[in-house]
Amino acid sequence: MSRIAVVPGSFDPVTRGHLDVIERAAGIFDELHVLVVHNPGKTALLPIAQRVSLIQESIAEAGIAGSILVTSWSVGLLVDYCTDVGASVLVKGIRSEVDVAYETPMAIVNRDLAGVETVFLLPSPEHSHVSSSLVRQVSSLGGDVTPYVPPAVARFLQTPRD
Ligand code: COD
Repeated sequence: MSRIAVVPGSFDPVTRGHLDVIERAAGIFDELHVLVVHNPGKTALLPIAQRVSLIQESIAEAGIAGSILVTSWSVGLLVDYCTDVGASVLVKGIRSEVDVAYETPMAIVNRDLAGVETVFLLPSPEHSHVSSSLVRQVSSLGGDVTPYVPPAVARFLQTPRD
């Protein structure tokens, strides 16, 4: 039986830290769905469709697009998506104990709701301080985000927009 896992996130925008986790998960599971979800607790920079296409471009450039589907979800619970596509695992990245504290209750509720287990993966240490909010802040103040994001995202953020 092939094991499908879902890597959910705001990905606003996708960072090198996200990409590290996606690549590690792709090496473990038969099929990976990278799912862009609106987080109502955060002020969005990019439209969902733009985030999806930047992830697609980034995984293609990283040479890991093979068994990865990138899509978005805006209807109901995260585990409803998992049930719909037959995924039994959620993959979350852990940078620090702050992420553990934030993710643990959600992992337990997702298991209670639908029997979906959460697997936590650690990024390489050089990516453990990277977050989309840091990227949004550096970019909005005119700084260089190249060290923190895949090349496709750096190009996009450096392109002047209205
Ligand atoms: N290195 C490793 N991991 C990282 C890094 C990094 N540098 N940066 C981020 N991550 C991880 C995060 O810890 C997270 O696991 C994931 O990548 C996504 O991060 P973000 O910031 O893009 O996304 P979030 O944190 O805004 O998550 C959005 C979700 C919708 C996934 C989240 O809010 C969620 O799981 N919501 C649950 C919705 C639901 O169904 N609720 C009811 C039951 S709990």
